[in-house]
Formats: sequence, C-alpha cells, structure tokens
Amino acid sequence: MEPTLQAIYDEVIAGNRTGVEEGVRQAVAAGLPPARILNEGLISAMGEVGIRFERQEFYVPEMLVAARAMQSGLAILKPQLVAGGIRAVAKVVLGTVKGDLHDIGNSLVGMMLEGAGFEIIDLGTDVPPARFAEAVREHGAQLVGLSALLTTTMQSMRSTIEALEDLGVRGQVKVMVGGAPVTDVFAKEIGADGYAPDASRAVALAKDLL
Ligand code: B1M
Repeated sequence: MEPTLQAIYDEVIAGNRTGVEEGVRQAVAAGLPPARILNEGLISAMGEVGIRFERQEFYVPEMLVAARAMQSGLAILKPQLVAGGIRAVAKVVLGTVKGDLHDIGNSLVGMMLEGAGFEIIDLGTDVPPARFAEAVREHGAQLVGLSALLTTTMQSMRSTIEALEDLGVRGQVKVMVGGAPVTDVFAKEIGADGYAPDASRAVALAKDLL
C-alpha cells in the first residue's frame, strides 16, 4: 500500500487522532484522490478494527477511539468529498435507526449525497421511527435514508417505514436503506424502495429513485 495511506490505516487502528489528521493532510497535499484516502486509508482500517473486535483482540473502548480518529480524518476530507455540490437536487432526511449508535457510515452517505447536490437533514443516531416521519413532513423531503449496523436494530427500519405510513407521508418519499447487515432481500421484505451497499452507490441509488 502507498506509505501515506498505510500510515493513515495504522493510525486509525491505533486510535491516534492527531496521527490520522496529519496523515490525511499529507495525503491531500500529495494529491492522492480523496476516494483512495477514504477507501484504502480510513474505511479499510475500520474493517480491520471490526475483525480484531470479533477475535476479541479489541474491545469497545478500542473501537471507540478508532472511530473517533477516523471521524477526525473524515472531517478533513469532507471538503474534497463534497466539492462540486452546488444546488439542491432534492431534500434527504438521513439517520441511524433507533437503538443504533453507529454514525460513521451514515455521515459518509450524507457527505457523498451533499457532494452530489442533495440537501441533507441529518437526524444523527438512535432516531425513533416517529422522528423520521415528523422530519419528512416538516422539511417536505423527497427521500429518507436509514442506516443500521446491528442485526438487532435492522428491525427498526421496518418500524420506521410503518411510522411513515402512520403519519400519511409514505407516498411522498422514497426510502433507501443501508449498513453492513442490510441486504437487498431485507430491503424488499420491509417495503423499502432501494438498498445501497456503500456511500457512492447510495448516491447512484438516490438519483435513480428520484
Ligand atoms: Co460496533 N459493531 N458495536 N461500535 N462496530 C460493529 C457494527 C460489529 C460488526 C463489530 C463486530 O462484531 N465485528 C458488531 C455488530 C454485530 C452484528 O450486529 N451483527 C458491533 C457491535 C456488536 C457493537 C456493540 C453491541 C458492542 C458492545 O457494546 N458490546 C455496540 C452497540 C452500540 C449501539 O449501537 N447500540 C457497538 C458500539 C460501537 C462503538 C460505539 C464503539 C463504535 C461506533 C462509533 C461511531 O460510529 N461513532 C463501533 C464501531 C466503530 C464498529 C465497527 C468496528 C466499525 C463501524 C464503522 O464505522 N465502519 C463495526 C465493524 C465493521 O463494520 N467492520 C462494528 C466504517 C463505516 C464507513 O462503514 O458503517 O458499514 P459502515 O457504512 C458503510 C456501508 O455499510 C454503507 O455505506 C457506508 C460507507 O461505505 N452504509 C449505507 C451505511 N449506512 C448506509 C445507509 C445507506 C446506504 C449505505 O442508505 C441510507
């Protein structure tokens, strides 16, 4: 791997925030494409953190410091990722579903959509179904994006779609879902309009749905 990217990868795993920030700045200054910095440096490191957690070499505190380090790197990369977004194509309400505190994937999807010209209303993490529905009504959104990282919280996606129906706003929005345990089959089963496996394909899907 490119040494600058390897350094970012290593610093994310070590949970060294300043090391990650420095690495991302250097990589940007060296003219490396933002997509490579993101995928090879930041995202692949989080994959390794997950593997170490499964092997019980890492515990929640290590996952947390790695996630914070990654977020610091993402914040520096954000201007490069969203460059080019000029006017709003449509409004998107985004969030991680109830019971789930993972926010990196959701933020990344938000950044990429913003870069593609969408206006983002990011509700953050642990968002109750009714809150999604209220936000759709309040902002007149055309799209809702639901993220879940746990097999246990995936079911909140179904309740969120039901909440959209209950509030009478299901007809005005397309619902897209994503996150590591989510699949295309699951998306169809719960009545979502589409599933995307990663942030760049979430942008393509959002455009298709509209
Ligand atoms: Co947690 N965690 N975690 N965790 N964590 C996972 C998800 C896990 C797979 C780790 C493992 O066992 N290997 C596992 C889930 C197992 C399962 O359910 N099958 C797990 C667990 C068990 C837990 C706890 C239960 C641990 C505990 O307390 N015992 C706990 C749950 C807390 C809760 O949510 N209620 C927990 C806690 C945490 C931390 C708080 C420590 C931290 C999160 C910090 C934060 O987000 N601010 C954390 C982390 C960092 C992880 C891992 C290591 C990394 C997640 C991540 O940020 N990935 C993760 C292991 C892994 O994923 N390899 C793990 C990088 C991110 C860019 O990828 O989020 O997948 P991802 O997003 C991708 C795609 O999925 C997609 O696009 C993104 C970019 O390409 N995508 C969408 C995501 N949302 C989308 C929406 C879309 C479209 C695409 O449309 C709307």
